[in-house]
Amino acid sequence: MRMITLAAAQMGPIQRAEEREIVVRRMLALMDEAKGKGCDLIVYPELALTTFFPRWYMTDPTEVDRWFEREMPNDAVRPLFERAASYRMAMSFGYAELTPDGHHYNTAILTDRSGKIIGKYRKIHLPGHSEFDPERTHQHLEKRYFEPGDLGFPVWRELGGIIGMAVCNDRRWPETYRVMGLQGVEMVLIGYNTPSVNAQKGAEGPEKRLFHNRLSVQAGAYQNACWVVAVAKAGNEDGFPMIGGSMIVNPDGEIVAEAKTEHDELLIHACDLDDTLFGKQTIFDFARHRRIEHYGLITSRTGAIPPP
Ligand code: ING
Repeated sequence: MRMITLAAAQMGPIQRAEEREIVVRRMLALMDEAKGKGCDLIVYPELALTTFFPRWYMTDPTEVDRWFEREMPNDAVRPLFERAASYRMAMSFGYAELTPDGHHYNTAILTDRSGKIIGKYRKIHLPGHSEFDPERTHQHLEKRYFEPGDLGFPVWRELGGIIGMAVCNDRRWPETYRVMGLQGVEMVLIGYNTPSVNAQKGAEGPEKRLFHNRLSVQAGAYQNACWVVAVAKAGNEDGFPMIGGSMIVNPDGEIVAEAKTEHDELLIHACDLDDTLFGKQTIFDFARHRRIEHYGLITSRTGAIPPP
């Protein structure tokens, strides 16, 4: 038995005008609740400190950079690090990262139980577009405001297991899980902000989006025999709805905990990392079953090329 009592800390909407300090107070309340339930690790959503600002078309770099953190931790979030350390609780959350040399990433971090940052991941699969698109009912300008991540899909030994991270759209791409699976990952932490309606296809609403959310996360967990925790920023931000549906999925691909609301909501589950072993030693024993001599197109070809 290698137990991690896991807290998925779903957050409700953050309005554009909401200050980081108010958001951090909401995150601290969730952390207190998690402590009360003996959690070892708390996972917050993507871009947990601010509204989902890539929905807004901005042209002034100064205005854009107001949504980014120049250092981590910083004064606004230090209370989170201090309280997590006092609780001996590891934590993960997403934020917009502006590096000293001027690069912009959609980033997630992982701390150990002492509040030290031991892992950083920068979102690789950036959805949406980079210029204003009048055809869309709402903008999704992640390709405008972020660069693709440059750190790959690393994993870290922490809390007695092997932990990796991904961000939002990454969860829809099997490569995300597989690259970590090939490093033995046992638990993947994923935050997301997912609009409730497809900006290009109004008929695709929350039911379909929640279905795709479950489908992607359950497949990733099952096909790599690992735990996956997916944590939403949910609800209506300045008139733009986002799905909830935060969940904890076991290495068999089963949902063991799922959010019921679109508000701040804590999901707790005692995860045994040893539950990953049977899948890794049998059906998904990669070493025994994979045939990489046939997989070349996966890394040599970006877009699909149909036969003539
Ligand atoms: N949000 C959405 C996500 O991948 C999206 C964007 C939704 C893309 C549905 C494709 C389909 O969940 C972020 N932030 O990636």
